[in-house]
Amino acid sequence: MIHSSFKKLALCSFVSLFASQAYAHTGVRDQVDEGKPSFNGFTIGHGCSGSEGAAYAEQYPVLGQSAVFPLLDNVVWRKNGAKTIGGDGGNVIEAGTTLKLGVTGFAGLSSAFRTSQEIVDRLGNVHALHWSKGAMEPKLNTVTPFKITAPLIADNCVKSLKVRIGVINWCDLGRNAATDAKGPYLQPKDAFGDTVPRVTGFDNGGIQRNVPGASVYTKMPAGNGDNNRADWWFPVLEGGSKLYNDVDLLQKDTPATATAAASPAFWTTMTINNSAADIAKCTGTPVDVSVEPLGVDFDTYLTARNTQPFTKGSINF
Ligand SMILES: [Cu+2]
Repeated sequence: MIHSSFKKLALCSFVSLFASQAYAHTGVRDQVDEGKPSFNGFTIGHGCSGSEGAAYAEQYPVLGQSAVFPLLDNVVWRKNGAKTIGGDGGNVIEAGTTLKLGVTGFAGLSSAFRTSQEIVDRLGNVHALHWSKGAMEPKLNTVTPFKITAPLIADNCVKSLKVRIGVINWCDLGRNAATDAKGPYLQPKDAFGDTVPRVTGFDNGGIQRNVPGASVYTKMPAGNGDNNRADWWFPVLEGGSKLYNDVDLLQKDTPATATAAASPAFWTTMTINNSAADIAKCTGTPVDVSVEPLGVDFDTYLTARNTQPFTKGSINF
């Protein structure tokens, strides 16, 4: 964890140059209508970023993914610049209730990863999902599927509820903040046990990367680069986190530049839309509200045990 910035910036400018895609972070596939079930998924739009701050950032295969959903009382609601911890968010949802998304994992080989697991509490509520045993060739995309059932939005002056989900794309095996600058980086294998084609480098004599004889990602004694153990798609967590606090990996606000407006730190976000009929009843100005999981839920559900084989030890992921 040699401190430096530019990690996400370097990768996404790389992506925009070569794929005409300005913003291909990990997102959520579909918007959802209030009160409705949705067979949905995370969209992994590019591979793991490489050497930060360098002019050219090589991407590596995404080896797995974890995601914490906001649920029950360990959430922070944000409305008009004010925040509410837990409960109904100030009657955003039915008064006296708490947020329930009815998250369900998918069985079967439905993404680049062959194992999907639900991480549950004692009552069986799904708080997090975890995918492992596979690799996404970085130039391809994948969808890691899940099902949710959206709550009804009780406040007619809430246009949409932005559900922020704490998503991690894993990029190396057995790492933490202290060890990720060192090797070795093991040769990645896809969900079928095959090697993964290498997509970067321009010295291949015209050989396509996905044909027999093309180069593949290999084991590297020096590792795959500092701070490249994972991509975190969330900023500093409300209430703090013991495990997920490495400033090198947390998303940051982007200040304005001469050519671009400022933008807030990225979160993987699922939009639940209120119905047009409800919004029409609002006598004021309809607004968007967000809700996100607290740091304590990351520490409770994305523990060392639950994030294997990607993390090492029990601190400082
Ligand atoms: Cu991106």
